[in-house]
Amino acid sequence: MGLIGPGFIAPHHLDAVRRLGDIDVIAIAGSSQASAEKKAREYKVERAYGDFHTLIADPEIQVIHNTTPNHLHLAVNLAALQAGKHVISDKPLAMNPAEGKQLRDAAVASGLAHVVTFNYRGNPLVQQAREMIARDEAGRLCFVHGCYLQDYLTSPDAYTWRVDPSKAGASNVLGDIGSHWCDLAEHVSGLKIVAVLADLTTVVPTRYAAGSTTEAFSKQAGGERTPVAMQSEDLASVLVRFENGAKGCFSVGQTLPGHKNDLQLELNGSTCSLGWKQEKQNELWIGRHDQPNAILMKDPGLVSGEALRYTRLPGGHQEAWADAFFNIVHDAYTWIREDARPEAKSVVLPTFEDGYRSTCVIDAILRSHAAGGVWQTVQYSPAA
Ligand code: SOE
Repeated sequence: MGLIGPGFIAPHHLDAVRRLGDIDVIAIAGSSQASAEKKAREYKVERAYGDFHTLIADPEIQVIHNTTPNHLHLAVNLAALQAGKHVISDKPLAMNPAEGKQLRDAAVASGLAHVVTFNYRGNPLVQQAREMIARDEAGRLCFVHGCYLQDYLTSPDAYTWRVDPSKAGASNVLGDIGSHWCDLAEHVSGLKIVAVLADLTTVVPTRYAAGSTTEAFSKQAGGERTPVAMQSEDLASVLVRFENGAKGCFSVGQTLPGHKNDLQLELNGSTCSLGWKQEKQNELWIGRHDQPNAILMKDPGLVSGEALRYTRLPGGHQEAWADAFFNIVHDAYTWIREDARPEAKSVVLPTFEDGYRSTCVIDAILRSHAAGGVWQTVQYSPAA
């Protein structure tokens, strides 16, 4: 395995792969030889490349993890597929639907494994909710709603490549964490978002880049503060319509003090409601109108199917963010070991198809806002 783009999420990819126990982590590629060597020393990886093409060409590397900034996703993912390497790419898959479709088409044609890390699918109780809905235990869904709120961009001194459209694309918060929320809402409900109505805001209009680091959640060292006018959104409220007529709404923001990684999803059906909060990920709220509400605690004795497969500890032994992330990486390598045969892929595992679809939903949201706040349909072309 080789990793390209050693930023905030990189060590979590390395930890998950090393936890598999039989995959060699042999190379890191960075934006320069010096930075790659620094990160390789830090993460105890033997080879360091200052150019991602050289890493991809390394004949001993079979799987590429792409954790570069969004603007490099197309080039890195495409080069890896063309070199015959399986690809695990951070989200969002691409900067826009055109890039997303190009990557989806290339991945499907390649016969290789192609995964996008919509890692919140890896939570056992997210899977329990999905399976309860698939078994019609929630009844007909009428409303799917929630939010994904953070505060790491509250200060104008917080600067990351994600607020630079040349690195992140036209969207900041929607592409970054709105993509997670929309993927999870579609995955758990089993319903596709078909239309959106958006209201986007830039809460912090000017940020100050100190030039020291632009990793997410990182604190910039002191130094010359350069004012940068913001062009993308850091707050969004969106109405959504699903294919079965169900309605929905979500808000995403990253300047909201006190919210750290506050992803919430609730689905209301005719029989019961299901609610899950990432910051309390070992609990699933079950709401009922004709009997007491319940809290299902993560416990292998109380869950089934994919939820049981994703549960690695007894009840009360809290499973956490890294465990959910590992579940997705574990499924990715199970697929790879099966030579990426389509039938060998777990139904839970998010692929470039899901990544492309996500770019289409985000694009419709941006179009809705740009048009002054009018409904826009999601333009998406399923694989042939
Ligand atoms: C920053 O918003 C971030 O690191 C996202 O990029 C990740 O996808 C999310 O899981 C946590 O927050």
